Amino acid sequence: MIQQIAEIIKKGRTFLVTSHMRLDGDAVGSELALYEALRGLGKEVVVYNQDRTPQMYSFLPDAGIIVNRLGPLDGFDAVFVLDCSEIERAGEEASRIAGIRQIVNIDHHISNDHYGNLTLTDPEASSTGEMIFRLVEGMGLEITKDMAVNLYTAILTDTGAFRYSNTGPKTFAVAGRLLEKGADPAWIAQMVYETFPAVKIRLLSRALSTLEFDWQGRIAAVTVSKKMLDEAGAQWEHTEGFVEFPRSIEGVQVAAFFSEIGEGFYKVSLRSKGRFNIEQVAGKFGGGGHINAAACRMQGDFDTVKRKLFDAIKNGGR
Ligand SMILES: [Mn+2]
Repeated sequence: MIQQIAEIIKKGRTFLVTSHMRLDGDAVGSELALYEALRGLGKEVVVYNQDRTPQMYSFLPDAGIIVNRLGPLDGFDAVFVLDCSEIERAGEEASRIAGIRQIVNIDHHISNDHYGNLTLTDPEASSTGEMIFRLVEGMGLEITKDMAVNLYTAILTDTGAFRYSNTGPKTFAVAGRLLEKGADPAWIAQMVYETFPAVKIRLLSRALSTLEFDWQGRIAAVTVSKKMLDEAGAQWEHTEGFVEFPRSIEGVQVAAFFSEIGEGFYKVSLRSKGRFNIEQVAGKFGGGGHINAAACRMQGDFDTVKRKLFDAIKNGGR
């Protein structure tokens, strides 16, 4: 598969690189590393995301080249869709992007639906960043310092700083290689985890006051409503990582974080510990992800949404 992708890269001149809405470190880091690899080969590359880059990832090398608007797409030889289990996750431009003549789907989600002409999926990979590392190395290209910073950040964030069960020996092997290529783990950790704006911590304190339990303490949930966001003067990106707080409680098997993204419309981030398969629960509501980390969207009155989700958790997951 890497050979076929290398062939597309060799033959093409102009490429589009994109990822999912509500960007995370894996999406942005993977896009930018691939951008750098393609630029190194003298290709024209546009990196497009529907959403603007979260402030916490603006330190990534080349982050400034990402655009949030797309012109005509006829000129692109291929599009690389990264870290998206379905192409629709690219957002409002997804159907136009799906019209590009060659679609290369590179992703590590177990729920990937194999859209595109070429699909490179590896549910065993910690992150799309880990896959991009193998692709770039597999093509015999040099990993530059900038690529190393981008890919290390992708892996760091998608493994919850090497804490989630998607962390394996290969993850550390790749991370080690990236340090050799110049990524500084202390600096990157500081940029990602210790440079929060005060508004985020203020919002967190409100979110934590919504903490609730179900299933005799095995489910814990926190919520951020639109109103709380507005009152704190915060953006949705400031809620990244909030789900880790209910997850960190003793006895909790499943953590849920509800964010109200529209009137009666919720994005639900889910985390589980151990063998509890939360991907299966998210799947019941049209979502997806991994065994210990998944997400879905739910609509309706908040109490009903919550009850439906908690019931599904109690009835499933193993
Ligand atoms: Mn990912």
